[in-house]
Amino acid sequence: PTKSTKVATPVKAQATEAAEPCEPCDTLGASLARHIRYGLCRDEHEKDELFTAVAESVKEQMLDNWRETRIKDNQYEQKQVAYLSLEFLMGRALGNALLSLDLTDEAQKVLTDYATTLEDLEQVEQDAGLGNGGLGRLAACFLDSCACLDLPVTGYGIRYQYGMFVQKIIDGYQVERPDRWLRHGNPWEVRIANRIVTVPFFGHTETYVDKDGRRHHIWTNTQNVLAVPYDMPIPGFNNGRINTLRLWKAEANDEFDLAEFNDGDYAEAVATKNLAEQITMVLYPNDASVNGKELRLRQQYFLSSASLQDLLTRYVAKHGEDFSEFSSRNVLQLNDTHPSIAVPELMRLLMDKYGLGWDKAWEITSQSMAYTNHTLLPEALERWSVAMMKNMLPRIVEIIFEINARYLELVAHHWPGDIKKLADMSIIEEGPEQQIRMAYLAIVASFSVNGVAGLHTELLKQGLFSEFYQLWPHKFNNKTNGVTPRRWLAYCNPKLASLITRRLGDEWITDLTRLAALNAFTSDKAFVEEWAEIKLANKQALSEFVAQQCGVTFDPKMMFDVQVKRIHEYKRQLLNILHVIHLYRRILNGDTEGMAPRCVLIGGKAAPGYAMAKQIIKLANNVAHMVNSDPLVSPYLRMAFLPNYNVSAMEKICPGTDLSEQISTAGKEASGTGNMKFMMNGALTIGTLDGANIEMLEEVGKENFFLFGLNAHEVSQAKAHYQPQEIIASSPALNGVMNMLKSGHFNLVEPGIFDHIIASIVDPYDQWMTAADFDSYRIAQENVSATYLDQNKWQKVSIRNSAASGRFSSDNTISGYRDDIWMKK
Ligand code: B1H
Repeated sequence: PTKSTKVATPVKAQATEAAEPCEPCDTLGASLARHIRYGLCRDEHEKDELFTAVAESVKEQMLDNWRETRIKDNQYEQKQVAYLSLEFLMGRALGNALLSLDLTDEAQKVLTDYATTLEDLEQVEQDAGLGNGGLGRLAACFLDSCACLDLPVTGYGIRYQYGMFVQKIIDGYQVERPDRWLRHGNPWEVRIANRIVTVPFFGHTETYVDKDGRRHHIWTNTQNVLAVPYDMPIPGFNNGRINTLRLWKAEANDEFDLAEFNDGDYAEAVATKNLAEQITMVLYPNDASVNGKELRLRQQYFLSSASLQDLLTRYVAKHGEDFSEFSSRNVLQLNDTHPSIAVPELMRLLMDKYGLGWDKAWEITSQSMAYTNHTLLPEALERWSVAMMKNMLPRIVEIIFEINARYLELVAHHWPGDIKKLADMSIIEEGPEQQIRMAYLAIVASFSVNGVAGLHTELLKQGLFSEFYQLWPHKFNNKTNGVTPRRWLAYCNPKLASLITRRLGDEWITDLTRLAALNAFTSDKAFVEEWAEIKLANKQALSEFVAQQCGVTFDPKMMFDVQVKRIHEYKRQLLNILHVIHLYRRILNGDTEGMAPRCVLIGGKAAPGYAMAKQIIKLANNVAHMVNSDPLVSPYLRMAFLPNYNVSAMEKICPGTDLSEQISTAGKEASGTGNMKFMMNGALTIGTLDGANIEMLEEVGKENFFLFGLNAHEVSQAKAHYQPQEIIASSPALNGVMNMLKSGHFNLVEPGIFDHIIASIVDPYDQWMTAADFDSYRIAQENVSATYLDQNKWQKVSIRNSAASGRFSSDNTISGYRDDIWMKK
């Protein structure tokens, strides 16, 4: 069997209770003074050192409640949830922790003694950028809501040494730089050295039959890697609960090194150490596409195995090796298929380590796993080469094949004689190279399969997973995404939060549906005026940020029109840029009638290997350059590309945004979550009938939403006879834009660089149908302009948007997960 390190059973409380009871924790001020004097070990302190001392002090304020939460969850009978995710896009922690602990005012006061402001100090904190985009940020919002709802949920992830890359813009091009977020240490984390586990790789399998005739499987000669847990506190909102985000770091196993060393090959030994530690070195920067690299599979298995061993150790410490209660006490929520290798790994641990038979192990596994799908895009559906996996995880492949064989019997039973069904639904895809379809594995082994917005779940049931839906309709359910109102309103928009609290009380912070009461104030003149003044002040702050980051001057009196998200063709930043070119042409032609002056902001990272996305960034930068360098244009139009869009940038952007761009090709954006952050903060949305936009429109009413474009059904219908050339020929506006692009006006000194982009727009196979929606988008934008020029109306609609955003609190989403998935039965 796999060599397993001894895992200490939790030491009984009596051993840790000191003979002398310890003093209660210091006040924040005293704790800070102590950390500065005894923690930093330096005589002069730079800002980042002061930040470290402050963060250590704030963490100290959480330690008692953190400990009590652990003890309580260990004693009580409530089901424990493990949220398994390759990504947790946490952003900064200080401001959020202070808000949750109700210590913001105190921290502000204390810091006056140190000649700095809290606001200044917060900017020093590095973002924990352990995620790509929506999927990773959703995990972070969920952790916040779970703690707020007093749910015993632990996040399990990877402690990447390098998070999401830092994006620089050089000559208009994206350049990636490593994100060394741990350079100055991470004051929030606690290394838990006595919960280290060992994760096996490579080696081979053997079987033997024991004297009772039972067959045993041995995975042997493995290379073992240590998984070291680092815990981060997740504070609930003023409720005393502190949950845990447990991030695993890979370290070399010394025993293994020593063996090599004894053979005299010291350099080999050190190289092995590097190989092991590579596993958690860097986050893969692909959003909505897979890259199939071996190291990525190692990360997935590393996370899954370490987390399951952790759960099983905890279970055994309490219940012994009787696993009959495991699935009523534990649930594993798989954040997409990325951790879905946990399915065969749980089977392996139960059978090979704890000696359970197949049927028992399968019952436990399939009653514990729940799977969330986040995308329909074929390029994001994970498939792993059988050959690669056989080499790296031979025992796991055996188990997957056994799962498949048993499951295909069920399929054969359901569709007798249908050979094609078997091939179509098999977990193993046949072909020149056998592949494992991870989504199918996840569905087969899960008791719940959910999509992340109404339309998305319907498309899963009717399209991508329709056969599974026929087989197991009861497994499928929808959980529309949400975002946490603590970070995305209370914290990031203190002025608006204060106005809302003065009128409604502060219950909205934990019950966002209360914002509906704002509708009563749309004809209260003083309120509407204050609402508008706050937006203006937030725009002032945002314009300072844009000036500093982009060197472009945004005038707060102009409309702030913003699209920030990962750069992807399906999200159609290109459509937005085409519209900017259209406005630019109109201004040059003196046609400014009815045009509201606007500042267009685009930001987002492109996957480093995604050439088209990188060209779109270059185009945005070049168009911005031309627009901004003409003084006749700037009273009407300005444009900037914001480098290095991340969580802390969004905290400054969403409070100061007037217009939110949610313009994906219908049917492609599973949900979207940026759309919800903007709505909460009173932005109006221009958008397609895609993802959660549909539900946002439902809540706010179509008179308060700028809808345009084909719907998902029309997109799939139009595909067969799509003729973008004809569309362009019959649209003077689009034709003008295309001619200007083709003329080289935006790339005078770099001829030809936009040829691919131009070709993609006129391509009849353009999946994203940019040309098809252009005129509809342009007209909706004219409607936006007209509304903006009627400021009284705009402000009312703004209030209505905020008022209607209650349903998109992640508290609401998590209540759904709790009631329908986690605590069901
Ligand atoms: C989403 C991803 C994703 N969907 C592969 N899929 C990745 C796929 O590293 N990878 O290999 C990383 C991420 N991310 C997003 O999830 C959807 O596009 C959004 O529409 C959705 O709002 C978000 C959260 O559900």
